[in-house]
Amino acid sequence: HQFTMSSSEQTFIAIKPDGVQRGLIGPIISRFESRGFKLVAIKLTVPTKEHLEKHYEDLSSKPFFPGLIAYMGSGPVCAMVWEGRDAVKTGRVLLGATNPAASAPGTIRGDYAIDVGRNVCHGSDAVESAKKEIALWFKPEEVQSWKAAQFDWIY
Ligand code: RTP
Repeated sequence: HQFTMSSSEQTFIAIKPDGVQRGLIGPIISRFESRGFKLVAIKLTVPTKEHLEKHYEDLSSKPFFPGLIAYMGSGPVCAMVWEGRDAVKTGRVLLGATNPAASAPGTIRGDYAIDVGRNVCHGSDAVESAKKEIALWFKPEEVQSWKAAQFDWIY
């Protein structure tokens, strides 16, 4: 069976300050790795207000926007780029619904979160936003290109 990489893509995934503080970097990375995605960029950073206002510019009119920006800037965020087949869509499935009250057990939010304002992780919602977010959080040279030796079912 010939394996096709045509739908391989990249997504931006971030572990929010609550996830970092609760020691959830390991379990979250583990879920992406074991699903078959490839980590191509990672850093811990405390994002500035300006950076977060850009990242969340689509939400600037929402009542929760100031609180969201304060929360996201309250400590280190673990910013990552994950690559693989349908990485954007499947990444969102791994995270679970935005509101943990609706996210299924077995998803990251369904297993680790209970409050929409402290929902542990972020994932790009479309290929276009993934491209924008990756460019906002990483320099091109910080995103690595590498091949998982031998196993062509790990992207
Ligand atoms: P994310 O960007 O973090 O992956 O979340 P999302 O696309 O699933 O959800 P979005 O509607 O874009 O909301 C972004 C983040 O804002 C916070 N939020 N708080 N207090 C509230 O009612 C409320 N609603 C949203 C959440 O942290 C959400 O992830």
